[in-house]
Amino acid sequence: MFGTVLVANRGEIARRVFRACKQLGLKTVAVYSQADRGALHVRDADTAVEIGGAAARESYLNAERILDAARQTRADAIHPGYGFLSESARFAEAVQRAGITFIGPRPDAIRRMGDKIEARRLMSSAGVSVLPGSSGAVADVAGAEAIAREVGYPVILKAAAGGGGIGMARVDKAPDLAAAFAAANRRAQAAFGTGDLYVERYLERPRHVEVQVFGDEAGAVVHMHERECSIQRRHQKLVEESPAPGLPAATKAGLTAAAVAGARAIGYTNAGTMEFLVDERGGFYFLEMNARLQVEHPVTEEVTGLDLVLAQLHVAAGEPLPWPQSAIVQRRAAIECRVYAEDPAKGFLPSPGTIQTLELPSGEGIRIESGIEAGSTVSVHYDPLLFKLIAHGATRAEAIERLAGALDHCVIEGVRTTIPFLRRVVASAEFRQGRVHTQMLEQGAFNA
Ligand code: MV4
Repeated sequence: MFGTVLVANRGEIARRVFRACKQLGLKTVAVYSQADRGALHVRDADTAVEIGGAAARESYLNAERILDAARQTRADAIHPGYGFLSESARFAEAVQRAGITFIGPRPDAIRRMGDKIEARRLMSSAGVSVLPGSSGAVADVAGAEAIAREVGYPVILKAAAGGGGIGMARVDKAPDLAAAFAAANRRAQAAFGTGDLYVERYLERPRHVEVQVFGDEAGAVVHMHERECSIQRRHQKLVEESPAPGLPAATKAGLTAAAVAGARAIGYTNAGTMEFLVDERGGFYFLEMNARLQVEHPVTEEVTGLDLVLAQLHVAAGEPLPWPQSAIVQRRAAIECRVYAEDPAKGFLPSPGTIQTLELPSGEGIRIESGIEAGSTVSVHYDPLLFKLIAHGATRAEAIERLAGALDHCVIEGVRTTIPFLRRVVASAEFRQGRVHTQMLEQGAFNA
């Protein structure tokens, strides 16, 4: 096992990783931007290094500065958290070249999953079902038209370098294709430096269900069951839970088997997530793989009683997976709400500022993962996640009851938060019945 872990991140996830490090007796190093001098994650660590300006580009996205901080503090491992450099194959490679362990998948796995066309092709050849569509990038409008005719409208154009919804365009009929292709191509070029697009049959009102996977260096791969993440706004998840309510047993079995087969096919190591779309009939289709620890990993931890971050540390140190598949059981139900400094009454407008008052709930079945305290400032420079509220129970009904109570006991003054919206979700008949899909917010399901 390494001795000193640097976390190349901030906020709740940096704190979460430090907690696991401390459990193993490892020394911890924080990095922080000028805007984060007073941040909690800085105080949590044994050592902290300022790495640059408030803008992420100057600090949390600055690989050179982070590597300098690692060398300076003799860190022998780096955990990237999520976001920032977590899915940069180049960063993972640079970390390795510096003789430091990257706590995550190998660079080649990150690179292959980052190319959505390559990921689709790989999963398809591993026997994982994908939506009908192009086998590679479509060269031009005529190429896209030919595929669309074959699979039938509506179709969706997606950026090869995309993911998370950037550079996507739905096309309902042939006459709209040329304009949509040009727009998606231009946006992909601007966002990713490559305009490559592929085409898929568009699935209406799908559910988003993902499977947590874990691999070790000896080639063992396990799944840790599914998470339902359909309640999203502009590709930002707001509520996640496990088990996925109402998921047919055959779909569940198919999803987890596909996720394991897919991860095995690429020799995946460490924590990863396979995302799928699920249709009304229980059919499922591979979407993309996230080659990192995800924001919503605590849901899986509460359901299984296992610690994913500890496992990441062990596996990155070359140890075998700490549990066989048979020991990974969905024992409970868990739901996570993401509380953002955003105003749901104003179209989720970011609400930066200083937290004046902060009272967070606690009690049986309640877990908080927070990066803030009273006096913290919420900067415009970063994702405005304040904390995650995770409730678990023996049943989904019990988890919902605890979650509703906990949401009512949050007091936050100084910034607007998504709590009023989350209360409406948790109170809604659709949510309580487990009838969720990805288009609910657009359809106004939880409007005040
Ligand atoms: C789709 C789709 C419908 N059909 N692909 C959005 C993010 C990116 N990862 C893929 N996404 C979608 N791909 C086909 N063929 C609908 C979405 C989609 C979506 C997916 C998951 C969660 C929320 C979503 C919201 C809008 C659209």
